[in-house]
Amino acid sequence: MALTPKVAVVCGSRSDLPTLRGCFDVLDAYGIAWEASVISAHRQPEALRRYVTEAEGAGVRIFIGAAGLAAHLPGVLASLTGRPVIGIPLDGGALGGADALYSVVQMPPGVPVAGVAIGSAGAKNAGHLAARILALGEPGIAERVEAFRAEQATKAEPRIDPRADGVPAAARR
Ligand code: RP5
Repeated sequence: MALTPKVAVVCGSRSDLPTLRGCFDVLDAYGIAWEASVISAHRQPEALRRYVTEAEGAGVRIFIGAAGLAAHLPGVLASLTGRPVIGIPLDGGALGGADALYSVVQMPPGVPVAGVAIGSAGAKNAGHLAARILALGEPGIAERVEAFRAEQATKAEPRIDPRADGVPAAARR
């Protein structure tokens, strides 16, 4: 039987899904059950309202909203639920994602959205942030968060020779 999703990832278009791969992978790596939906705040507002009500009833604890252009999806999610909402601004238009970034972070007081970086870096961090929030009440996830941090901390490379083999040529230019 499938696990009840703890994290709901909602994006505005199927065209957003490739950028969200890193988010899904991070959640999988932490062993966190998630579900994904394509529901636009602009194009399908009633479906979005219905979905949030259903997801809350099913036990979803954190919502992640991802959208490009005038990215109102995370903000609308935060208007529909009292649970934590993480917003991923996507680079989908002429402004390189700055439009979506401003839409995500400039929420009015009382309707919080935790904004992460534009694009795939933000998608991964949305997964990490969701894990850290869930870790507050779930020791198993807290252990995996600490294991990830410990592993990441082993990757420092003090006093390397950047001319040596192993440094990509493009990076040396
Ligand atoms: C936003 O508009 C979506 O999140 C997407 O990033 C952008 C473009 O959507 P499509 O035209 O690809 O459906 O609502």
